[in-house]
Amino acid sequence: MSGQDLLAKLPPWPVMDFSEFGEVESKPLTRMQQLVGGFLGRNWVAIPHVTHHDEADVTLLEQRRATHNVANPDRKLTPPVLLAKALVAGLQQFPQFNASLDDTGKGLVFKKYFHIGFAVDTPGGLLVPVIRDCDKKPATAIAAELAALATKAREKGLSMPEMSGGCITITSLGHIGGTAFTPIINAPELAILGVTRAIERPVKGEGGAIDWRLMLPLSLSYDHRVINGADAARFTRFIADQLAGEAIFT
Ligand code: CAO
Repeated sequence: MSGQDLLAKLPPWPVMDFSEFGEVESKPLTRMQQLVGGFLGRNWVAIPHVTHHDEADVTLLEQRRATHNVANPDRKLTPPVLLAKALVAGLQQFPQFNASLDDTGKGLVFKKYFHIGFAVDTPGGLLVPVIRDCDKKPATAIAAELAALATKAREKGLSMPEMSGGCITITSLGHIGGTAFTPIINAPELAILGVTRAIERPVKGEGGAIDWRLMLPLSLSYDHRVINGADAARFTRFIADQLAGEAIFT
């Protein structure tokens, strides 16, 4: 049975009068929720998602970020911005992640630019502004652009050009919590990196001594039609290694 036949044979969606069971209140979804929900539903059923989980030791990164933020109170850096710099390095090292399937589904289009999308939580729903040419911008410039776009997304909404052309998306729940999740790929991109809260945990150090390290959980969903599990594991490990280095601060 083909996938389409299977979908056609699914039982109908349950129709319920919930008021039979207790008091209820009905509210329409916002236009944006309906629009974004349609895209999310399409991507979830049309793309064979696999989510790879790993963690990065961000002990030094967070120390450097804190030092930077104290010295530069007007040019503060947040974790999503440093993740964008790490992702640029990842896309350069693993070009198959900086690609999209073409219209026929039989070929790949490799991109030579490095535009990163950021999922932004807004009162009306989820929006994904794209910051262009992150390879050419210092982390502080990306931070300023992200802050401006996130404010605009929440107050006025974004234009289609401001949400178009992304190569890969970051979705960060780290300021809230969580240990892992399954982000939905933002088609026609091939992968999305989810991040949850960094936690300190004991790691076996040199000579067997216990060392407390700050570990950042990474959840990479990828399109398994194009990317295989071994590449996803290498890509995520590479991102984790980047987060331990100095280069992403430039
Ligand atoms: N672990 C621990 N703390 C973290 C963290 C992590 N992984 N990530 C962020 N934080 C902390 C930061 O340290 C920061 O505090 P300081 O200013 O003291 O350093 C604080 O949380 C805020 O960081 P942030 O992640 O919100 O940074 P930002 O303002 O640059 O983020 C944006 C911008 C747009 C990513 C964010 O506002 C947002 O909307 N996130 C939600 C995205 C979302 O909803 N994704 C789910 C989509 S699927 O439905």
